[in-house]
Amino acid sequence: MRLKTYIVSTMTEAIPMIKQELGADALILNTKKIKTGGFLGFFQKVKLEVTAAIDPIATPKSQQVEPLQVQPYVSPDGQKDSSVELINELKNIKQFMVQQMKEEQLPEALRLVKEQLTAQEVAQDIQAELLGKLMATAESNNDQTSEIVQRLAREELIAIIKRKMTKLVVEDPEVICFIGPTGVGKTTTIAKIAADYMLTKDKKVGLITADTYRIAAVEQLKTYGSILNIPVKVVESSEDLTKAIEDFHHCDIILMDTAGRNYQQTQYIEELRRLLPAGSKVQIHLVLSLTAKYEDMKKIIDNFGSVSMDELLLTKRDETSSSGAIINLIYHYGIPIRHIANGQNVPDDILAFTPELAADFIMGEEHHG
Ligand SMILES: Nc1nc2c(ncn2[C@@H]2O[C@H](COP(=O)(O)OP(=O)(O)OP(=O)(O)O)[C@@H](O)[C@H]2O)c(=O)[nH]1
Ligand SMILES: [Mg+2]
Repeated sequence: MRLKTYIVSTMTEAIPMIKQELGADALILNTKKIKTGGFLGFFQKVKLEVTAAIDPIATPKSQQVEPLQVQPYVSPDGQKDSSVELINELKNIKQFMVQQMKEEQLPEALRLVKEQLTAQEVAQDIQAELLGKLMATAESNNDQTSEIVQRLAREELIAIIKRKMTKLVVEDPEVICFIGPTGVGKTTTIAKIAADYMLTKDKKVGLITADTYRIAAVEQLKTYGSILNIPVKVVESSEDLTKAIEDFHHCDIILMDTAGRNYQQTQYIEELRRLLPAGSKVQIHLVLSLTAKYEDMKKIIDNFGSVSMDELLLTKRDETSSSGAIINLIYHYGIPIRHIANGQNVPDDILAFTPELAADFIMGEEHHG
């Protein structure tokens, strides 16, 4: 079904417009008066909002308007589907309308939310869903202040994150292999996490590094190892790795560092696949910096394809004022996140991920590690 909404003064005004744009077969799905003032007070006078639809198969392409995703609708003879479907349909119409609205047409409180989401680089599909939901809520309560709408937006962000994050992080894995692009903070973050396991959780930790690419890289991890009094093993092959994991059998958790690689090139994914023992308990945690472009992050994740990614770890939150990538990644990939790193200090600059934390970042509330 294709939908179009008309804002008119009278029904007589709407009919010829609908006929001209959607054709004589168009159906009128919904008409309602739009009140002035209150939350929807951006319309200066009392107007009529007419939503009309046409079956796209019978309509020439040039006359079609944007599609709506969910299908149930009120039939032309007035017979109604179940009320739940009708409510859903109306919600979808509202969501659709919001998508069609230009920024300056939105009610002030919603415009401010949209501005904030855009500044945070939250993806368009998430913005449309969120604003649509807020619009639907606003309908039932006309006198919402900007403050209330901001709070509702935060709650909706939390709900989206909870719904989209498929697996929630509950148990600690035995071996975590941290991978990611060059310089994102893998080694530093491993030191922070190792310190947390050891000092806060009182766990036995083993460190492994497969980063023999740069001489300084091994030293970097060994330095953290000696400060924390945690043993470090260097591995160069899959066999070395299997043996190192066996040698660390007394440890509660093994954290493994790898060389930073440009995973936009699949050869490095192959290299990683060869290194990690097949069918092992090694989890892969991809480390990405929030200072990176979202499109580049996507390219990396998409490249991994069949190599299963267990978790994402986001770093350098302190170096950027936009946090949209956090929710974009969750929304588009559903991969769990356990930590967000927010500074260079070991072990302090790391935060435990929660949907509330992410929502606060996006709505502009600061958190420090
Ligand atoms: N501002 C900020 N800097 C960070 C963060 N995490 C790491 N860094 C800094 O980023 C730089 C690179 O950190 P590393 O831990 O060496 O990064 P890496 O991913 O191991 O780098 P390669 O092994 O070379 O790929 C260092 O200067 C770190 O102090 C963070 O959350 N915020
Ligand atoms: Mg490193």
